[in-house]
Amino acid sequence: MASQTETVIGACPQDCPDTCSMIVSKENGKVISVRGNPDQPFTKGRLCVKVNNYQERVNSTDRILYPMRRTGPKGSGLFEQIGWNEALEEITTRWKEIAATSGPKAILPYSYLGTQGILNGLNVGDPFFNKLGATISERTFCDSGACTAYTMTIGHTAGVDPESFVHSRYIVLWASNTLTTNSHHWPFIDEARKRGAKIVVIDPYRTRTARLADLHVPIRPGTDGALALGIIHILFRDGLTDADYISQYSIGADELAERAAEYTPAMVADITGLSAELITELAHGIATSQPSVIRIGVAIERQSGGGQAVRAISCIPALVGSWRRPGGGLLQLPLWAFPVNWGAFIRPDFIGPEPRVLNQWKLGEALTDEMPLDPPIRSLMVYNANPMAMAPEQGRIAQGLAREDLFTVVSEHFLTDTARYADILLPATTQVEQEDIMFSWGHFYLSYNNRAIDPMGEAISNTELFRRLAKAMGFEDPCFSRTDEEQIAQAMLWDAPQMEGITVERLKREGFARLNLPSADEYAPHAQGNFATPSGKCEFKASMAAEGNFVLGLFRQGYDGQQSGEPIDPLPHYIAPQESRFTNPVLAARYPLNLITPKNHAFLSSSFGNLPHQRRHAGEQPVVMHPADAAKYGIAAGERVRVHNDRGTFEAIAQVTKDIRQGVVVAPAGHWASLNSGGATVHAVTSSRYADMGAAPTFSDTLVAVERC
Ligand SMILES: Nc1nc2c(c(=O)[nH]1)N[C@H]1C(S)=C(S)[C@@H](COP(=O)(O)OP(=O)(O)OC[C@H]3O[C@@H](n4cnc5c(=O)[nH]c(N)nc54)[C@H](O)[C@@H]3O)O[C@H]1N2
Ligand SMILES: Nc1nc2c(c(=O)[nH]1)N[C@H]1C(S)=C(S)[C@@H](COP(=O)(O)OP(=O)(O)OC[C@H]3O[C@@H](n4cnc5c(=O)[nH]c(N)nc54)[C@H](O)[C@@H]3O)O[C@H]1N2
Ligand code: SF4
Ligand SMILES: [Mo]
Repeated sequence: MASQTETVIGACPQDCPDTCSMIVSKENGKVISVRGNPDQPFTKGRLCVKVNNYQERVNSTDRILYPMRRTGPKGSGLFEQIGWNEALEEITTRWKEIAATSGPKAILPYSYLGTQGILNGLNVGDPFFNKLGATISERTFCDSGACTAYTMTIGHTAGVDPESFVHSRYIVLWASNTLTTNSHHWPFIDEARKRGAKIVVIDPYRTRTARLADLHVPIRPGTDGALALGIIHILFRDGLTDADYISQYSIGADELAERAAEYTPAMVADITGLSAELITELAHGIATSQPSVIRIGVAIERQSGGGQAVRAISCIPALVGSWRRPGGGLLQLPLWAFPVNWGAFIRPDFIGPEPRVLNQWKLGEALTDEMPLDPPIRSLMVYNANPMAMAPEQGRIAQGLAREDLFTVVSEHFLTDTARYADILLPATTQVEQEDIMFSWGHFYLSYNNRAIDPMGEAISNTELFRRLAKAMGFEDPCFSRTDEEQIAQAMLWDAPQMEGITVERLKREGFARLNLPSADEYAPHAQGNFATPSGKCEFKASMAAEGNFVLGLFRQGYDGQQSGEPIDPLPHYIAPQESRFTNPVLAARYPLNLITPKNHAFLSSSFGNLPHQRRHAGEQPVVMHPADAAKYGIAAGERVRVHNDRGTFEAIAQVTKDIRQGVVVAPAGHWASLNSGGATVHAVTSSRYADMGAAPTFSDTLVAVERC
């Protein structure tokens, strides 16, 4: 009998702004291919190099398909298969014992966005760990610093509709490698160019996106705040501001002008390594080619002054009145357009009276003697994340994970660098084996993922995992036994005006639906102010700064207390990198090169870093350097080198090109330590210091030396 191919509408699960609608084909209960859904107006029937062979991820013989117990030394990767009951019994017996003897705070969850589904993603374990009384993990992996800065200036609003970029006349991609990290946005940018727009990319590296731009601004890393203030200086100096917009819809313009007066083009040129003419050209372009729009990437926040840089950039559109028209303004995180029923998924009401909060960037310190904790962390549960590959101070994390007295549970698809250290390893389903509903942080479409096949082996979804754990712990609140169907029914605030006309039935059938907002041809959210700040205006001088530094509750299991509250200057200003030859010449004498570690074209963070198709595309871990630097350190193109500083070392293959500024080296993140020559990755050399806002990381604020192996 001929086998029959059936198709199911799904959605890509990855932590990517594009959230593609995906058509899954299956035969005899097995996924045979995936393709983009041509009906989705934003993602338009194309999947990227990471996901267009997703069936190979699903069907990979390397999948973890059964619960396992470690049999060899930690990190060895030796495990034996056990049953689910045995696994759950062992985990909950250990946790009950730890809670009884050390208190539940000795247990630490660690997770992020392995999948982005509202059910299985960011908050899936929060109700469980909040109820358990475990240490609260502060997950400031991505955009937390930018969110703090944006919220202080503009508020929780979606910003410009990415589709309305077609109406822009001047598009600034500021630290965004759009063709790699947000590739479905590019056709809208390209369409604007066909209609006469100019495209500018601000990036120390001439990326594939920068190569297609009309103007590439090769800024020195970590100096974006100075550039933004230099632009603001020129806007005021040359009378390029929109006085009417400013007077109606902003506060603090005079103070901002006074602050920006300090940032003369000559001084900014000196800091940023750009010419005063280029800075002036940029300021005039943004002001006079209306509507102009700025798309900020996440890379800006990964610097000591990343928060204040985003503050300064966020002021620019209101200063020149570009919010007045569709396609003008700023795009940061359109996620806020989605009326997700977060409370039902996070359950902050379960948090006990005096919780303990621990930031995930500090994992290495928290697991070793570096950070004395009372009680110390005795158990770690990792799901939806791979800290050994994506978090700083890799050497210290490895040292912590190797502790014999640490009980580690990992839920995964594959034996990642982190999973190797698990005591108990649990099998997780992939997107085609689970049901979910998805927001997006790159467009205004809500997506639905229909389950295509039954779970493989004994894999279970994250929702099922926490149902089983809660039952085994004896948690009785009804929220712990909610089915996936019940959770989908609670996922959204279905009565919100943006949801008009959108039902679960429609989503299941069509796979996606645009939020009920004005069309991209009409959407100008701040044409008449309507900023979501305390004053309702764009706050150049931020009133929220009085309360000090904060992290959004969403990133902290819903917990709003115990914020750092460190003072924040209410006016934007420039904070220099801590590791640069200008601020730390002693360190720079030993480690003269500034390392940045952007996203890998073929991987999604570290996901796909083990799969053959994507590995072939990515090649061996590279480090990109300028010919003058290569010559100075006697390095030839293609040679194996050591990249190192006092924190550690990783190996890479030197790529020599003028596409990178002199003094800066680029090593894309996402390779696996266990698959890299030398057994380490870029995070061997990064630090866990925070940036100025939102406990964002500073891993692009790193000095290294490069030498031949
Ligand atoms: N292919 C692919 N796509 C992805 C991801 C992935 O891993 N791979 N990850 C997804 C996730 S989680 C995220 S958060 C987004 C991130 O998307 P992006 O923000 O675009 O990501 P990055 O590649 O980290 O940084 C973008 C660019 O900023 C530049 N840059 C670095 N430091 C500085 C600086 O100080 N100033 C300026 N102006 N530029 C700087 C880098 O050279 C890089 O080209 O991408 C998502 N999409
Ligand atoms: N040097 C450097 N470091 C970075 C960045 C950078 O640009 N450079 N980017 C930062 C940013 S923006 C981000 S967002 C973080 C990302 O860091 P992480 O969130 O740690 O991202 P991944 O490496 O993709 O790890 C996700 C893991 O979840 C697993 N997974 C996928 N789906 C499921 C599921 O349904 N259930 C379970 N249990 N597991 C699943 C995947 O197999 C994968 O191993 O990294 C940050 N770190
Ligand atoms: S990773 Fe991003 S671009 Fe690639 S298929 Fe998924 S949503 Fe689309
Ligand atoms: Mo991210």
